Amino acid sequence: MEITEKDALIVVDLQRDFCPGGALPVPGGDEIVPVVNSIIPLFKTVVFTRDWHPPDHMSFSPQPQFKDGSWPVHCVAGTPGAEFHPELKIPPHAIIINKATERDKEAYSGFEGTRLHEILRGRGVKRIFVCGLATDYCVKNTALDGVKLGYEVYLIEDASRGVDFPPGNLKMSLDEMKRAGVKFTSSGELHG
Ligand code: VGL
Ligand code: ZN
Repeated sequence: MEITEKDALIVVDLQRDFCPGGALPVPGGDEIVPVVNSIIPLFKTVVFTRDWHPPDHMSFSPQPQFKDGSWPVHCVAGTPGAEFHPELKIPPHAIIINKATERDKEAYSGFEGTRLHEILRGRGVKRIFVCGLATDYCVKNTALDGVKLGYEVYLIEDASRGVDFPPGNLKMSLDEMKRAGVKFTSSGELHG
């Protein structure tokens, strides 16, 4: 598939806390870093979202269930856990989107409560290529919102990883995206 000027890459939450060793690790989360790095140069518009919570965010639980909005403390704004993965090659023209920044609101989607749609519309973006962490939470919700907002949406499967908890959640999420009209691709299919 040929990538053009009207395409945007959206890298969701590729942050330390979502990688092995972090507060809320996604299995194999760090394995996608070289894959993401390899496709960044194909895109004129590159967006990195980050989970950017206040220290008392509503999703933080002392007994986290790792589902249903009950998580350990993670991605507190300005802390090392909220930093992007150190090997991620963020270009100077990248657009950084902070999300879930308010204590009383959860926001899994990069579009929720942010200016992302305005920014993409302003650039004439028609297709978005979504990847990152976690496939069954923030990646899924970003992709579904993208469809609702009228974008042609592709999930880059090998540049994403899921939590898959409870087991089966990843497969369910992929099915949900498919039904909603999200298309699936992989890094090797993309070229300039
Ligand atoms: C995420 C759980 C809690 C994600 C963010 O980025 O997928 N998951 N906060
Ligand atoms: Zn979060």
